[in-house]
Amino acid sequence: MSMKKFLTASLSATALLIASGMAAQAEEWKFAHEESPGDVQDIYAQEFKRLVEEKTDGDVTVTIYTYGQLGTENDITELTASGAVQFSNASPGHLGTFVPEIQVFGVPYLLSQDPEVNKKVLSSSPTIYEKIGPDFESQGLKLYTMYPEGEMVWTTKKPVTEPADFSGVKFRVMTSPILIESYKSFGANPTALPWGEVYSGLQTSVIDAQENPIFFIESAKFYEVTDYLIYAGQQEYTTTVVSNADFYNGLSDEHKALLADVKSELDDFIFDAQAEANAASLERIQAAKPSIEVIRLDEEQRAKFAEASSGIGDKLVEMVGGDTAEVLEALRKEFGTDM
Ligand code: 6CS
Repeated sequence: MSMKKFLTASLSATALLIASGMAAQAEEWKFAHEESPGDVQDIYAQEFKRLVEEKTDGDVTVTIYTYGQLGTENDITELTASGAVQFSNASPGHLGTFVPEIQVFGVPYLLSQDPEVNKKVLSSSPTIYEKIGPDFESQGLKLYTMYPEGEMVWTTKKPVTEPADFSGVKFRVMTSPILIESYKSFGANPTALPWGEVYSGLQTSVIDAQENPIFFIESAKFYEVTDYLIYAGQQEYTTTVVSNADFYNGLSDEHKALLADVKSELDDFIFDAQAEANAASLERIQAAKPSIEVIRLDEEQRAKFAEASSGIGDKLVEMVGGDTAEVLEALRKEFGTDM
């Protein structure tokens, strides 16, 4: 063989090897969430990873990033919109400056007191997926799913059983603007922060109170620096999982169908997982800090907070405009809270 033929043959062989190596390499989907390892969003992401990798026979690998590894809640939404990350949790509590209409989930007493109703609406509501979904697309995001993480419980340093008790209380809220309005209407003095600053804020009295589902109050240890756990029924913590819109639109039909299957399997899975996590956490918090006082507001007490915040829906309509009034009315019907 001449030197020229030898070189051509070995170059072709190398090209073939590179090409086959590339074909064998798994595609990577990055999934960032807003919580710590073992929390509800992490449980969801781990099961998503397991199912996607199993159903694609390893052609796709999912890499999970927990809170802080890629930044705060707002940072990971930006990374998803830019395509650096393919999937992330983007909770309505933090999403208001990106997708203003999703703040309907910050309107007090919108959701049902029946968790099964909430599960059904969040996983399949035409108002959420067909009316609010397009607003995600205009921000470069595709709304993949929505699920509940548990009732939001207030942790405070003094008892709060009526709006007047919130007077002078510096209450931390998530970063969506409507939450500031909601807590002002309850009589508190609200301040918006990413959750990474909440423990030290409570410890140093920069803030006096906050709200979160009980599993998160345990995991982030907020109960260590507060004295009361107050159930007022004002809100369920909800989250969305979003993907980058161009990434999603460019997927094969096979991968889109697979993602739809994974979503339906995970709707049931995560509903049960969050309920278990919340029940177990309350017991552990009480064992770890027996002095903590649990207050469950009765119907009459709750009605006072509902009354105080009854203008928040209109406030949101004024702030966001578009079809927000229609969306709010449709969701009230779906949740059965339109009476
Ligand atoms: O309070 C927060 O901001 C955080 N709470 C939960 C339950 N998940 C992530 C979110 O950022």
